[in-house]
Amino acid sequence: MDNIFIEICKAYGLKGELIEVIPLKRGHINNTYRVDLDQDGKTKSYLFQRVNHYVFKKPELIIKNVQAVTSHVRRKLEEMGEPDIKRKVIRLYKHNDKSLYVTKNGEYWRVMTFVYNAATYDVFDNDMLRAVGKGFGRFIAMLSDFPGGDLYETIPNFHNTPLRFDALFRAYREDIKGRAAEISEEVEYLRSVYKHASRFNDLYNQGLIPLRVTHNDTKGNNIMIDVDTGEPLAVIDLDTVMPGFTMNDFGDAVRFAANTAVEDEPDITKVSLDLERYKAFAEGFLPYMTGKLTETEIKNMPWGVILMSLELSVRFLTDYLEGDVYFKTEYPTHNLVRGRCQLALAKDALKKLNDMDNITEKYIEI
Ligand code: GN1
Ligand code: MG
Repeated sequence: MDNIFIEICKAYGLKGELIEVIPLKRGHINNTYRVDLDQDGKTKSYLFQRVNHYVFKKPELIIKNVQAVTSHVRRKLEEMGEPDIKRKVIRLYKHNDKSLYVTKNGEYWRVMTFVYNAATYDVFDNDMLRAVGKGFGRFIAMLSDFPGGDLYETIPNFHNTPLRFDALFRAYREDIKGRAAEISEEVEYLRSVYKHASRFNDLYNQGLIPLRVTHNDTKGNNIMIDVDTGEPLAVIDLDTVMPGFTMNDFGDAVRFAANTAVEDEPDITKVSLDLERYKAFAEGFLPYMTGKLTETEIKNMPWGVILMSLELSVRFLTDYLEGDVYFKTEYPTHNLVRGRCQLALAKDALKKLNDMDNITEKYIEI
């Protein structure tokens, strides 16, 4: 394994002796490592990441997107006179003018700056959530003048919720792993809420909401937090930055961070939407949207929570039916457990639609 890291260090011309490689438990898709090098007696850390080629079919194109987005954000931070740019936006290292490195084994790797004195979290209190909201809000606001047409669609139809439902129903019919019977109740329920799945597509087709440049994977652990001050730093995991609906960014963040349980909680009686945490995230996020969104978008933020929870449930269950080929899993029923957990959350969020509406209105001026 170390050989690969040495090969990559050489390719990027990184100086120094390799001291240590630490795998970071970050995300369900790519493999991420902190690589420490001894450079003239000082330890310098880098972030190495192997890009999941099954999920991202054209790694060269995602890297172009990430390059363009990070350059744009860096320029904005410079204009704002931000003193700590290195920790507020990641940078991709280059070799021979390329950011992606293909190893001798045909693996796709990239090297990024390591954000010092920072961590990512999976569980949040209200203060942390406000910070997460600010971090994502600031990031999306900085992208509001980024030309979406310049971005490649790294995963086509990524948040096309009705298509995700269709894929589940198809996998259920085909049942290639013989697991369909286990989720018949869930599928029945999902058929009953299918009518909601195309809500955003319909609003878009009616010209009531626009596509904007969005992050599309606003899990709370996709933002670095300063370990001393709790301040939000760089937004990471930029592979799915593409045109999308702002409500999905809002909703996905709430789905992950305002759940009273973790994303893969097996005991669904512990799962619910914590409205205090919803409020904390909204407080951090929504002020950045002032003057940037339409009234229909703001009114639909709570629907983002419902639809993202449903969509994730559908995606996890589909992967379970297909034999766990997409998301990394830690045990055989992991995707089933995740799918049930997200479904329980969606059901609770549906019940709390009015409460979410009341909170959202308070934090934004159009
Ligand atoms: C994946 O890589 P990670 O863990 O940040 C997935 C997201 C899901 C998330 C669920 C490219 O994100 O869409 O919301 O898992 N990313 C991709 O935890 O599919
Ligand atoms: Mg991701």
